[in-house]
Amino acid sequence: MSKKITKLETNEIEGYEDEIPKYKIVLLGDSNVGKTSLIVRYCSGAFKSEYISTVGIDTQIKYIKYNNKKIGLEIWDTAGQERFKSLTRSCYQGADGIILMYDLTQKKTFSNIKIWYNNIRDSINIKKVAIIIVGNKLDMEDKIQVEGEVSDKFFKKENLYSIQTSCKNDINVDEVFEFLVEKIVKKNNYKNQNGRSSKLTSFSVSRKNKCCH
Ligand SMILES: Nc1nc2c(ncn2[C@@H]2O[C@H](COP(=O)(O)OP(=O)(O)O)[C@@H](O)[C@H]2O)c(=O)[nH]1
Ligand SMILES: [Mg+2]
Repeated sequence: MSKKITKLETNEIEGYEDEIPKYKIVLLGDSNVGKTSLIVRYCSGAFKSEYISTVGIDTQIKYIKYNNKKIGLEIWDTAGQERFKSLTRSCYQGADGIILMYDLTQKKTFSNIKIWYNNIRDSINIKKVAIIIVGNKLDMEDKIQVEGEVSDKFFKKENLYSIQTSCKNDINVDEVFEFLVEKIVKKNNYKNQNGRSSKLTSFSVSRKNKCCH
């Protein structure tokens, strides 16, 4: 994939936040698959080995330049726990992109992908959203439980694009977002600069929301 995404310097962002079109990307998947780690890796280039539980919804904005146009990615981190399912469901309303994640070392998280996917398909117009399936923890080679052949069959049948990542070793993390941005921009043909004002306006904002209205 060509590198069309480039970094935005702080002085290109500050003062312009309201004008930069925002796209909403929601991360979904079971607990512990690495959703928070993917965001941390992508937004700040770091990795933490301890488990930090996400409570409810957490949002963060990453500003990038795509084909020389400024874009803000509103990345929504969700909790996979059962008690947050209804909250999660209301969060993918209005999403431009969805990252559906499983853990390559936990078979159950892969079978649950189908449930997550069906829930999404029942709730929103799937054609309007860019979706990518991410199999994470590729670095744990000897613990991998999900056979590529099995997963590929399902993804092919549903016409879904999938990729394998390691947040720990920084493998394919940028590619996940690059794929989504490319798809989203294609679907939207770029939003107007004032296309949608965001509630989150400052650079590198990270905040916890109790609710996602
Ligand atoms: N080995 C390995 N561990 C990972 C990777 N990504 C996340 N983890 C670990 O898996 C656990 C759960 O990650 P987290 O991001 O909190 O998952 P979430 O519940 O889906 O948000 C943490 O202990 C992470 O350090 C990875 O790519 N490789
Ligand atoms: Mg989390």
